[in-house]
Amino acid sequence: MRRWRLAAGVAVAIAAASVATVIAQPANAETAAFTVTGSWSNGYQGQVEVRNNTSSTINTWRVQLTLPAGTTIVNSWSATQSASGSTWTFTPAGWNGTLAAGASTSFGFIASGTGRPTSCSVNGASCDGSSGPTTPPVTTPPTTPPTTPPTGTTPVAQNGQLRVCGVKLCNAAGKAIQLRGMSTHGLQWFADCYNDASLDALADDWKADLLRVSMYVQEGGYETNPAGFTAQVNNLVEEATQRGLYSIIDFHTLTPGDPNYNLARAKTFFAEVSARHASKNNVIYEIANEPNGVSWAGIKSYAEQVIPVIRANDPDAVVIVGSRGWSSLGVSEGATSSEITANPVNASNIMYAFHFYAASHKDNYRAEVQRAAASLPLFVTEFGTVTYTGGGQVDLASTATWLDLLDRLQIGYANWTYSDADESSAAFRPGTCGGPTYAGTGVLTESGTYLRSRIRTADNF
Ligand code: IDC
Repeated sequence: MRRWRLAAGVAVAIAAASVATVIAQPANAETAAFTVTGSWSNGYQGQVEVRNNTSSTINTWRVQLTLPAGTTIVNSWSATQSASGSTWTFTPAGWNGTLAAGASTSFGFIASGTGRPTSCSVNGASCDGSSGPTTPPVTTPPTTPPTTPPTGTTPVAQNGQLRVCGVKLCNAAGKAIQLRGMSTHGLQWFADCYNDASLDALADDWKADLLRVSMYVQEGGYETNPAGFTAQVNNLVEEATQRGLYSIIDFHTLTPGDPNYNLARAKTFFAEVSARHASKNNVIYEIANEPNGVSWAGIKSYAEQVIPVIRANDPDAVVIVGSRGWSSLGVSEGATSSEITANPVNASNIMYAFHFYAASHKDNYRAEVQRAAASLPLFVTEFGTVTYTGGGQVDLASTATWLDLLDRLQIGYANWTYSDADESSAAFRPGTCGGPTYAGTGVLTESGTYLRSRIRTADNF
């Protein structure tokens, strides 16, 4: 461990030690300690703790790390990241810039590649002011979870506030978990499918973890009645919350495929719902269902304008970004996930959406998911057991292969749809909604019966 004294009388240290290491510093020093909190074959998760050991409040901080060629930062949380060449700059996420005397904050990041930082600076001054670049710290993962797990029986009671950790989704105790649940159909068409009895069945009979609330923007959706659809979404999030379910708020853009067409609507909508649900620990924001006919650069630009709107109200919520080619990681438009890895969204605590329809999307899509999952946090926010039309043959063999893969990779999923639409992707037989019964298999289609059997199996929490 070394110390660096800054012009402002502030010193910063990088520690080659575990998360638990306490760095001895002069009483007037601010410190930053870097640790590796997890690693895998082609990447690792890093954490930097910034501590104000001075006797007065500081109002901001800026940490810069240099990474060797071949290693890049894919994602970070609790900080805003930017890159210039091989130098990665981290500034406060917005809520953690001010540190009272003695206070500390941490931010984390995911590196693609195994190279550890070769130098560090804080507030523009070298961390190793006396003798050149610092030696990269090499540390081991913590052996104890950072916080005590919540207790209770519902998915939310057991897991609490989620965050992206490396390429996984972690619960409040830092454990990687998989969420499994169902997506609504379009709220403009199937509102009668979402009532006390059907949501009780989802929580208690299906033992689901998750309700995806799918709010179309076009096709008679949000654009026709923003206040009404916002209220409908808010109500369903409350219903999910009462049952201890996680909720994904899906801004269901589809046609037109460029989410920027709906940018102003997205900002208005997400400002409202994130303010309403800011204090909840069970809300995940999906900002664009299926971008199509738009470049990755266009999607990234959209994401970087919508995410700050959410973060301003709800700084710790996970946000999911749709991917190119109907959220196929680009595959359906001849691209691959490499375009994301090479140019990730500049935001922390985010995941990328992947969608599949099992009768249409098979081995080449599975191979891409497996490859992408090594470096990108993925969530299957929508999939069907059928063809991409939402109808046609139910392909249980391909569905099983898909879900086995997602289970193995701990990738969460929501199935299209928890509705009685007259199409083979729907879980309920036509005419079920509006009636009294949703539990059990008597009301289910072939697809619904299979999904219920998968979702009911024990969680890995
Ligand atoms: C489909 C519905 C269908 C509806 C259509 C309207 O199943 O009833 O008429 O949307 O746009 C998606 C989309 C999802 C589609 C679904 C099946 O996210 O909105 O729902 N699908 O086509 N992507 C791939 C398939």
